[in-house]
Amino acid sequence: MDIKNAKYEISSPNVKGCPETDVPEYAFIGRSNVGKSSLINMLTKNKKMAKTSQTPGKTLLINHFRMDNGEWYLVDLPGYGFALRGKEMRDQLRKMIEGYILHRRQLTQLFVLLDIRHDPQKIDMEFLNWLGENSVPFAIVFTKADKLSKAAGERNVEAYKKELLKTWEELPPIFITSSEKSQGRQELIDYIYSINKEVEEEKKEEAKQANETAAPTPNTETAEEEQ
Ligand SMILES: Nc1nc2c(ncn2[C@@H]2O[C@H](COP(=O)(O)OP(=O)(O)O)[C@@H](O)[C@H]2O)c(=O)[nH]1
Ligand SMILES: [Mg+2]
Repeated sequence: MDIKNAKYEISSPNVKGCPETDVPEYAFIGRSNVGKSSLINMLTKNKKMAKTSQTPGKTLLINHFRMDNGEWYLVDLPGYGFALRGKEMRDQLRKMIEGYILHRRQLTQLFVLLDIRHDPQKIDMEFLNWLGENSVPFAIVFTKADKLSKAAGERNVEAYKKELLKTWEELPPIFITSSEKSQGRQELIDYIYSINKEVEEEKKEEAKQANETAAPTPNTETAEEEQ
């Protein structure tokens, strides 16, 4: 499977401003510069889809991208750990991120991006633990794999896994990607489509059950027999 079409839709200052939809949404988060926008460009095969440079305006907004004629969405979230000047700005950004992650009903899976070149960072581990405390489903995406040798990359991924297993019983799904080389593209897309399928099936099942409980169809055969 592959993405049929992709289109930028809207940038919102908070969760209330996000588009009203009823389809699954996959959001990317991580420190600024980790490669969130590049990953969205790589997945959609459009270098201009998400802004990859540091345009402070856009990076402080929740950006929605409509996939496959609106069947699902990709979302580019602001980076955390931003060296923002002023407490007010930092608080506002935190509120926006928390508001989206905790209250966006459509959020189906969060992808937390980590730069494969770095050792486990405190701010990332804290963020992952916060997700755990709030039962937010997430997967980990290592970025910029082209910047290290395969062996060095694997070593760093192992170090992260070890760190994660200190607080987590199970590891989340882990993807190794390079937006430069399109590495990990098909794996991520397959993963998203498999979740979309599950969501679709759950919806069908719910509709079926709602139908059964809301409107029991009269059983005319028994009614006749009873007469
Ligand atoms: N070599 C390499 N550079 C990358 C990759 N992903 C992102 N970058 C670079 O890292 C910088 C930040 O990327 P960006 O997508 O804007 O990060 P964001 O702030 O998380 O959205 C840019 O200069 C990108 O070109 C990658 O997979 N490989
Ligand atoms: Mg960005």
